[in-house]
Amino acid sequence: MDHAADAQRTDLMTLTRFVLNEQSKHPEARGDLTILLSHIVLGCKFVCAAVNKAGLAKLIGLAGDTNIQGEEQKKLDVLSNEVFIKALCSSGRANVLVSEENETEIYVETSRRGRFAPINISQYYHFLSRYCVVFDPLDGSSNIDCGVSIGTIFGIYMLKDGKAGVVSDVLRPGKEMVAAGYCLYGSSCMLVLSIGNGVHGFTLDPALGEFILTHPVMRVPRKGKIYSVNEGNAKHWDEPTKKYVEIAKFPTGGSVPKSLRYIGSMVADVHRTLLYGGIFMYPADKKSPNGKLRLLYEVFPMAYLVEQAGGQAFTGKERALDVVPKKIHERSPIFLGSFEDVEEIKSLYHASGLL
Ligand code: AHM
Ligand code: MG
Repeated sequence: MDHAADAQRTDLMTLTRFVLNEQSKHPEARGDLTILLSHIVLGCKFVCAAVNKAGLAKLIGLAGDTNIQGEEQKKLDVLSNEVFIKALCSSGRANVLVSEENETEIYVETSRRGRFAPINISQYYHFLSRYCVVFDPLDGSSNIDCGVSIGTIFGIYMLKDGKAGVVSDVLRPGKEMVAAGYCLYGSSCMLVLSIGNGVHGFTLDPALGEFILTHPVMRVPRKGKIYSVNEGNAKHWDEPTKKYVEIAKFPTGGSVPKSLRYIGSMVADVHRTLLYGGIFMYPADKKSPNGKLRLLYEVFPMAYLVEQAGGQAFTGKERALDVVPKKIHERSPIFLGSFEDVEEIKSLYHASGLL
């Protein structure tokens, strides 16, 4: 018997244990991020269970839009949003929240922002709810009815100073995030996370109800063989994007054409890009000069993860994580994935004179 392998199989690294271990490397850490993340994890488990039951719930609800208890059925994205907001508010560690589903930012009530706690003489009181969470509770929800993988995306900032959060605490470049991740509701439920120490993937063990570390230190391949884009918009693209896709399909110099893979669900498309390499893009086009995807809770968290995994994320103008958002629901074009593939699109933009 291989004792080392056996020991590994029985020594389960749960997500909470992993984050605690990592945070213990920072002497100033007080466990607040671990608590905040455990509430995000709770939201993800709930959404995972709801997504798995979605088809069945629909059948039960067929006689009208009510379920067997006679309650009105909530759409899954609305339900997921409520669950995340409630979980984050009750964590006692959150201050400002931004959700794709809410028009304005949410300020967690003072009574739910944790309490003042003494730490030491020089910094006698410390405010517990130092975190701002930006999230898309259920991205790609238009795909639910056909069983395609969907996901939750989140990014975390720490308050700049003081105790009461303001909107400028979230209108900050993505490089200032302290953590980001997504949860993929697919053939298995997987949470991919970075707390600034590389990217690590955890798979939900449904029997244990725990996310277990299954993909430590994820690295995006330096170059990939896949491009991923909604090619139906090609007519409206700018020249560099058109040229990139043309080269991907008709390469010169004996190179092999790239494969096209596009699910139309960002979490699934980015997850594949992280694992297999290549490029995912949602470029600007004449109809949508800023692309479709939202900077704060779609582009930034994914760009953060891709950079942490050794890839790049570019907006067509600059490094995605350098953009300073002016509005919470601002959009941005995005090209992200393997380092060399993103380098190619960057050179095309530089050569085009559009920058
Ligand atoms: P949503 O936030 O309304 O769900 O839209 C975001 C989704 C992403 O998951 C995906 O990358 C993109 O929209 C697909 O858009 P399109 O259908 O235009 O290709
Ligand atoms: Mg979305």
